[in-house]
Amino acid sequence: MYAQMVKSTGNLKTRDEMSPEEAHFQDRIDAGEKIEPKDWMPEGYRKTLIRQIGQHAHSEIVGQLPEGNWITRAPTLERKAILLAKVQDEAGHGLYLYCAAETLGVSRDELTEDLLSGRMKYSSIFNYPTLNWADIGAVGWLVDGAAIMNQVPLQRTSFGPYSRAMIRICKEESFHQRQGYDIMMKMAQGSEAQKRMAQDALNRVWYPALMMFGPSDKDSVHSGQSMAWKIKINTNDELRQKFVDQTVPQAEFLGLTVPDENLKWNEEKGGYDFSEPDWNEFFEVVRGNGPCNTDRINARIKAWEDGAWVRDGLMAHAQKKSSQVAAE
Ligand code: BYC
Repeated sequence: MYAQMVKSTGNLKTRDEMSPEEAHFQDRIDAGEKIEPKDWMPEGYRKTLIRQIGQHAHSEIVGQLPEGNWITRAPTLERKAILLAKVQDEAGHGLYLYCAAETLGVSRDELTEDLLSGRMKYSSIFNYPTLNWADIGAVGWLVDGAAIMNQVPLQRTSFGPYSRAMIRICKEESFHQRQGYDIMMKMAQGSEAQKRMAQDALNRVWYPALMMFGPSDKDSVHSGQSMAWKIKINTNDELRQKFVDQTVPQAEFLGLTVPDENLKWNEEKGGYDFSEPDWNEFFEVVRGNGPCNTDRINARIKAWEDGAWVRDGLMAHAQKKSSQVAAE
């Protein structure tokens, strides 16, 4: 699974090495202009965006699975309605992002085929299971919390359609994070058994959430070029640090303990020192060997195959309509 679609070399072109079009493009980026689909762009910029936006869209779609799994088992009608709305939002996010990717000349069918064949990735986090209701709280609090930390700067990304999709998505993500924190609050203030469940969920989700920001900067192959093009605004480690700094006080407020013996406030840097996730585990999950990779892809293949009749019906209807118009 997971062949690499684009490889950045890490060697950024100097001004002298750029063609006149590339230099003009870089000037526009440096001036903070948005790039729109019909503008000239380097092929690497286009491919990097298709890779990142496509992966992002797939993550939203696959991300529905671990939570959708709990809709029928939510503890109250209110919790069920809220979770249902959240999972529907994720589908919407996937659709905005597929549309943004389509403006770069790739079809949604092609992107889906690349996901199902393993040529494209989705976020590592969704290869972990949600074992009980506390996990739904932890996913909302930590996974959506990490997603927001990554996505807020992406509202300023240089590609117009991606940037505009992110503005809408971020508004909804903050509701998602709050619903997760609210579940955690109820659990943490509940019975001893509920508090233990909340702590256990935090213990299991913490490191996979830290992995969502990608490998450490020294192993990040795309960051240099993506940041020069302002596709990415921050490095992976910068965002991971901000996430830890924001989340530790939230855990303290819940009366829960972050599962890291090395976690310590560092006055000098104005942030927490913390343990890195197990990067071997991360790369194994990304290679397709996480606890739920096979289940997740099989579920998407089944949905794609089961939905074939709907796509065929829509195409037949569209053809009928256009031949009627042509005959008029
Ligand atoms: N999982 O050079 P790097 C959500 C790959 S939230 C899997 O640093 P880049 C949601 C990376 O693709 C999640 N693979 O890459 C939340 C590259 O491999 P390839 C989605 C990962 O792109 C709640 C290689 O490792 N958010 O959807 O500069 C509910 C080297 O990495 C991961 C986004 O996608 C990972 N965690 O930086 C429902 C945000 N991390 O492609 C849904 C947009 C790295 O060369 N994406 N890899 O084969 C980004 O900001 C960036 O793509 C990343 C990675 C920071 C994730």
